[in-house]
Amino acid sequence: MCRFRRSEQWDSVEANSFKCLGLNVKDPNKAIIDQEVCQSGDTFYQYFLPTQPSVFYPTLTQSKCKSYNYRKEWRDLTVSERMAYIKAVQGVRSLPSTAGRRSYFDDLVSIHASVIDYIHQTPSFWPWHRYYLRLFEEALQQIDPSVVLPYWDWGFDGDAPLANEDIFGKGSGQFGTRGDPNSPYPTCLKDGFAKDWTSYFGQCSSRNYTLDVVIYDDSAMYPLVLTSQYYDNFTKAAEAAHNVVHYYMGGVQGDLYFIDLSTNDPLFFVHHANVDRYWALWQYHHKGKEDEYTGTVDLPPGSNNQVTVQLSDLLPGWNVPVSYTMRADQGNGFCAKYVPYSQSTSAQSVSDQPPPTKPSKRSRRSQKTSSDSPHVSPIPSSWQMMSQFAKGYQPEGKAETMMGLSSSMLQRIREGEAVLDELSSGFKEARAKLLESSPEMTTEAAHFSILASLRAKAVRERK
Ligand SMILES: [Cu+2]
Repeated sequence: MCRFRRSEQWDSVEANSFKCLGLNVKDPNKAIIDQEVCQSGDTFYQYFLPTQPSVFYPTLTQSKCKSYNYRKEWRDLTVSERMAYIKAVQGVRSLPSTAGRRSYFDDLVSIHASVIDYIHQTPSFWPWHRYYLRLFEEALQQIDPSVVLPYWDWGFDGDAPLANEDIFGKGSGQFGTRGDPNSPYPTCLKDGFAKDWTSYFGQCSSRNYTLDVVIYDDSAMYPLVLTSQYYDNFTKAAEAAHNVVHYYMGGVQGDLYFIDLSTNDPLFFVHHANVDRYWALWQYHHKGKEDEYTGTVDLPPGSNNQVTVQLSDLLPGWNVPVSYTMRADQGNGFCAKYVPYSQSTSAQSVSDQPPPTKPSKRSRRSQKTSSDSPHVSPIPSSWQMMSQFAKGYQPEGKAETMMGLSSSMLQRIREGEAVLDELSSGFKEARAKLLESSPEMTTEAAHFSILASLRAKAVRERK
């Protein structure tokens, strides 16, 4: 009997999904997991070890950080930094695969797809993706040690994200636009640096937009960071906000729409770096709670068997305890610091940077219009179901068993969306009031002042 703490029946049909994780599966009815041979029908804990640990492991050391990876907003990168990043991303697509795929990039896509049901709409979403980003960043640094993963602050101009030409531009230094609706393959990326990429699963890298939703912007995200008292409240809502970005940018049939394929789109990594930044910020503002890791997960996914998570849980797909990932910048291989976006008053007001002396034209424009944004229409409950039906390919791993959103996942999403909607409308109301009572004030200054008072209140409540 294999020794794993949480039980799930191993069906031999799924042996291939072990293989894709790098597990040694010579006999489809047996797998070597942590040096023990597990037979079909054994009960095992689904968080298993790859056979070649060095492959998927970042350099986990007990040491403190000697230096930091300063992760900057994409728009703050110089042209040469952007080009170095893009070159490194292309390089990861040439790094050898560890499991007979085309490249290490495919390995990364595949591992995410393989554990999809375990790491979304769950508390483990946060540590899992933090670790994943670090793996990607390590791969980038194998190509070019000077490259650091950038982030895309989608909350800054959530009301008009596509106007951001530094990201959504057509040139070789940008991430490209959507596919060409008039072509036979209307979602295939035809511009930007990922132009004509194909994925391991055989289809083109694709992007489309769903323009009838609105991305949660700073008016929701920073109040969420400052006012959420518990890990579970914060992560539930922040993951819901992250979902909307996938849904908006992926559009129907785009890679970001299908969570299991989303890492094919290079936007994934800069989007997720921003997501990780919100977590790091939450941890920064809630001292003493950095190691808080709470909530429940349905095991197996889709069942009603709720299991309480704990710091000693292993990340699905890797033999790495959640506890290793809890600090973004304190060692154990995690030495990332997020530099606030220079154009964002909100980002600076929640960091320890001094407030900008002069409001920038850009953020003034953006933050003014965001007050008119309608509420987000929630993502549909059919989301994620689509991947089984809409495309003629079989992603590796859990494809056969992949499910739509279970009722508990949906509930988690809806609760998160409700929190975000409330915070955002509260913030906008407070801002409107402040601007009415102080007509000389700029929107940017009002923004700053409200966040400062939320921050002060959070500090008081901690005491
Ligand atoms: Cu994911």
